[in-house]
Amino acid sequence: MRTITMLITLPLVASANLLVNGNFEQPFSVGWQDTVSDFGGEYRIERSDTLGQSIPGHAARVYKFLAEFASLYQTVDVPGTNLNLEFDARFRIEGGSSTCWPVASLWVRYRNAFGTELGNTRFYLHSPYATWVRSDTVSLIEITENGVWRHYSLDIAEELATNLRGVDPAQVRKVTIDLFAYCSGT
Ligand SMILES: [Ca+2]
Repeated sequence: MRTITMLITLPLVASANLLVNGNFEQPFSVGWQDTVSDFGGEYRIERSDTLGQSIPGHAARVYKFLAEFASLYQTVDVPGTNLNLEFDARFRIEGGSSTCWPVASLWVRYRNAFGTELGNTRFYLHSPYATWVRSDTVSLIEITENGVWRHYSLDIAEELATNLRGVDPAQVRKVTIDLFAYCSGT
């Protein structure tokens, strides 16, 4: 029922880094926003030196205990979908039941020029009770190692072509990176 997402995000790369303060070396007020839905338990969104990562410097931590979620996110304008997302992350969850299942996740939300979400990719470490499902607008990338720092990358053009057939790449004008710690119940 505890869900924790931790990461240092490296660039969302086109020809230049698109994320502002994507390495969290500056305070969250530079580039990042947060949203919390708190029906119980507690949450934390914090920035600290190393957090166990092998690369020196600050990382972000998003934590939620019980329902519903804590989210740290940034939306950027993109010149197209020929983009690579690179990041280091440690996903961690504890506990879980059919009525209270945790997920530690990072979402890539694809938006049109007006900001409307067209679909998303979710890297997620989940309780076996989790009910998230794939569709032509939802791609699930399963994380299987609990509490281990790893490097991740995503070729966004390929991801849209392969796993998100319901998202028209030509409509994608904004991308949101969302560190999303979730629990289904209390
Ligand atoms: Ca950093």
